[in-house]
Amino acid sequence: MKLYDFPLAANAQRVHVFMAEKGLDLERVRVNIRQGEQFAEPFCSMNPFHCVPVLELDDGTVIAESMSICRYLEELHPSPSLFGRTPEKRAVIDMWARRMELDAFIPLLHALRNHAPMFAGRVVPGTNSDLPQVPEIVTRGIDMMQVFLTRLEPHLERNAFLAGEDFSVADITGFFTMRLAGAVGMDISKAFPNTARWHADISARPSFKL
Ligand SMILES: N[C@@H](CCC(=O)N[C@@H](CS)C(=O)NCC(=O)O)C(=O)O
Repeated sequence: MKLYDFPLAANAQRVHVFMAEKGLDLERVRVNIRQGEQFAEPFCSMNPFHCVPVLELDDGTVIAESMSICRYLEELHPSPSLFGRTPEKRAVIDMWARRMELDAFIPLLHALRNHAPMFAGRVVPGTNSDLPQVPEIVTRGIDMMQVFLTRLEPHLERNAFLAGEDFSVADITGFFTMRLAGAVGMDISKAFPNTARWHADISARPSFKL
């Protein structure tokens, strides 16, 4: 089994943190996405979406998508559980993971891609194109994160972690969402103290020392 990744890529780092929480190590193949290796063979045929991370199994099966890789690793190594052990826990963790990813992480990812000069000509992950960076996508991403934080803040007053009392895969996506928020200039510490407390707590975990 081989993990194709790039150490500075946020989606690869989601898998790295997940593996660290479980004490897993895998053979890694570095794909330098800053030098265009995601568009070159053999990676290009392995993942026509031209993105890392990708897990290649010994039988040749290819699993791209960071959360699909994490789910597969959870099946192989159930302890400690990061997706939940019971139907109820699995559903609640999935709910928070989806909220975090769909309502905050993805809008902020597009905000950053439309903001940072290094993403000019690369606004859609896994492409080189002449699509322009659009400032409105940056402001809309920040606006969506504000809405999300307003909903999250009271929840984190009552809960240690996103899905309740246990750390989960939802918190991993949460950490990288907060990092994207910082990268587009958001400072959440004063207006959202419970969220800041949660972020400080998870940031202190050894698995996040990337
Ligand atoms: N939904 C995918 C997104 C993967 C993705 O966007 N990967 C980025 C790095 S964080 C990438 O490889 N980008 C290459 C590029 O933009 O050319 C996942 O969760 O794995």
